[in-house]
Amino acid sequence: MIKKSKILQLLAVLFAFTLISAACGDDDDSSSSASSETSASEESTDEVTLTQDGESLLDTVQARGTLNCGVSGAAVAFSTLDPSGEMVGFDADFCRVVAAAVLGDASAVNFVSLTAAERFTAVQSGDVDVLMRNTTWTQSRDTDVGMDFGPTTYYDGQQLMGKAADGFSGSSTVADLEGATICTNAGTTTEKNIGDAAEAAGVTINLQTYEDFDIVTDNFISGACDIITTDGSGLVGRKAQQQPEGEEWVIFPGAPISKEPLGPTYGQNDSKWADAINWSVYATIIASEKGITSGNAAGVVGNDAFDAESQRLMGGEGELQSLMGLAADAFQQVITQVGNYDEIYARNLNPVGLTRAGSSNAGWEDGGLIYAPPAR
Ligand SMILES: N[C@@H](CCC(=O)N[C@@H](CS)C(=O)NCC(=O)O)C(=O)O
Repeated sequence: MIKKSKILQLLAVLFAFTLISAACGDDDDSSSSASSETSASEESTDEVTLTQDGESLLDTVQARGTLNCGVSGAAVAFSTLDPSGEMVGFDADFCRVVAAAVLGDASAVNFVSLTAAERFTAVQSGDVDVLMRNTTWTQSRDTDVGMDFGPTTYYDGQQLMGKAADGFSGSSTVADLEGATICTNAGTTTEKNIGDAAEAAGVTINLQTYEDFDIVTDNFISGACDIITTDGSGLVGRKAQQQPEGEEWVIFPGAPISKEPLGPTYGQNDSKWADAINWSVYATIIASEKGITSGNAAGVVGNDAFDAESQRLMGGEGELQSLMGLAADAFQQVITQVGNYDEIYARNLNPVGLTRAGSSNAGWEDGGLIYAPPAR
């Protein structure tokens, strides 16, 4: 028998989906696409509960044996398909981190590529268990949209990119954008921030939003867009990969126009699932601090060279992990199979020129913001 709550859930999701589709069909109309994120969220909050009968998604995922993880699939260095068809990148690896912790197998991930406008509905409908999709933690998403957010894995900020051939340079600012066609993807914080920034700078812009960031970049290359704007990491990745020979793409210097803390996002009110995800991420951060790497994680327990916290985290006193519904060696599996935060960062982000040193994404011990509570 289908329960009333289940019917309500389905109806809410269907309604939200209709609104999203309608909004996203209007790619050329920035005012209507700008509302897509809010419209979807407003209608899909209260009726939707992720778990039925008090069961946590942790139990569901463990019974299923696979993690359904929502990614972009088009975010250079964060989640893209490599030539062999494997999903690679910083976000993709954090999907693997969760799978290693929860299932003992980093490869037990079903990657689901989602546009920005699709992503929250995919969580609410149960299509994905978690999002690792360049998703910014905001007040409305945390409340009205019905998401919960895990630890920030990447501190980003929105930036703008133009072409040197169009006169943009190392001194360009938003104030130089009068009449410019500025492009970004729909259903993002990005489209809202640029509107605010243009207004604050007193310039009138022509904002065009598209569902797919590949199209945004193609239109920038063809000249249909003067400027593209998104999370700084996205611009760095696109420039590294797509700037044509002999052309100079300029990322405007100076402070980003917004704060974009990116990290795991999942449905609200499932504390057991939230704890599993959050502590999987924290484990990678603590391992970085303690010098626990993919190469030595399997040999930490019982090794005096590592302190008591490292021993606990790697499963020496396994009860902390067991009490949260994970295997005692869950985090050892994470580090052995995927690596610590620093290894994950270096592997995926150094190749496009993003480095931790001196950035917000350095560890707190190096003056950055990457920090985890104690494993105790
Ligand atoms: N962080 C912003 C923007 C997320 C977003 O959609 N970013 C774009 C640009 S980084 C994306 O993932 N597109 C794929 C790409 O970067 O190519 C949000 O949560 O709304």
